[in-house]
Amino acid sequence: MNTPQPDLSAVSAPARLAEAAEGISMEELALAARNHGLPLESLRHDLTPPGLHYLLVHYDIPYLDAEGWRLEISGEVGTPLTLTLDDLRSLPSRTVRVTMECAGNGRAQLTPRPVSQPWLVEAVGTAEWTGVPLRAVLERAGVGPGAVDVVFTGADHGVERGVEQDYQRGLSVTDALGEDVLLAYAMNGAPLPPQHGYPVRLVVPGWYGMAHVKWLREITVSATPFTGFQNTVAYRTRQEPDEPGAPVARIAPRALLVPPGFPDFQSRHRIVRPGPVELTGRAWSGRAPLRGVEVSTDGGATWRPADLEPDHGHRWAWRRWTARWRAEPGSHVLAVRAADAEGTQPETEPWNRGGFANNAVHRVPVTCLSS
Ligand SMILES: Nc1nc2c(c(=O)[nH]1)N[C@H]1C(S)=C(S)[C@@H](COP(=O)(O)O)O[C@H]1N2
Ligand SMILES: [Mo]
Repeated sequence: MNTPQPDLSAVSAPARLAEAAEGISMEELALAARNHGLPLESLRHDLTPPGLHYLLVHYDIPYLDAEGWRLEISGEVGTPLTLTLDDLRSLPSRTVRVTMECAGNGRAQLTPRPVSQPWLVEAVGTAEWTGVPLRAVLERAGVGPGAVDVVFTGADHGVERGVEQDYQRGLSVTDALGEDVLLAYAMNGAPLPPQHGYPVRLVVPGWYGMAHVKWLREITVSATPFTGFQNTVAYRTRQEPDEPGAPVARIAPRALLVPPGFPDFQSRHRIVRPGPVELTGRAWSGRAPLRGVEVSTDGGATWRPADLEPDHGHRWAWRRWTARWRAEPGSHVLAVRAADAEGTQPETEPWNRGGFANNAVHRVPVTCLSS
């Protein structure tokens, strides 16, 4: 007999779209206060200091100690494994510089707005992750011939749209065996901070954030496709609520601008003085190599190429771009867009019900003073 499932519908809201004139609610504000973005001036750092890296936590940050932590590897494997943190640290390590972006970045700019973590454009950061290639651990366990998916389970637990769950994501065996996929225990050379997955998280370079499972406690190799909530219900692009939709996977191209000049406190509107202004920012794509970055100082009417730095061997990390602008008194709208081998960022937001992968061009209104 099936155990009766508790009714969580009274405490767990279904996905919905905001009404036309509906502002951000207290509940969305509570999410935004926990899950902070990258202050855009921090785009100047090649590596984001951990406290400035964006943060997204679906449930609570689990309170874990490294001593008691174990990683279980089981399912369709020849030899199930139980690893301690010391076991992992004794294996050959690899360090990979990765730009991570939340799939919901840009969500709050959509009309209608999907009600969820209300990101503008700042859900991004770049870190150097050190750990053991997942492939090495899976090879030790011996992946069986019938394996199709690898399922990663975090130590955090919650309820989402009425479904009680551990945070869990599946990856195909092919994607899981990628050479830069890591079981990471260090961020920028130090142990992971609690909020970023201490003691060990998965890092899947090039993929939107949801794939990088934090507080990892279990890896299960599965002979059947994974049908858990975060793969089949949550992270899908859909126009209609009842269609299966397409899975959210690799990061679409995006460029961001360090807002120039200085801000007004309350509105954050930018102010510059007349004369030469250095424009700079970062651009990245997880799905294909970048082709170039363009800037506009007239709201997107005309574009010119920016100087794009090489990737310096970091194929999964953002690249710095710069451009010169001679500011003249008045109102201006600066804009920047990146192109990769598959295409250029769109002018308007690509809409879907979850608010995923909105990579519309970044625009920054600026007032230039008369002196
Ligand atoms: N266990 C667990 N892993 C998780 C999450 C989570 O809530 N629980 N959030 C995911 C999402 S949606 C994102 S965008 C990234 C954010 O990683 P960061 O907080 O280190 O920037 O972690 C992913 N991994
Ligand atoms: Mo995310």
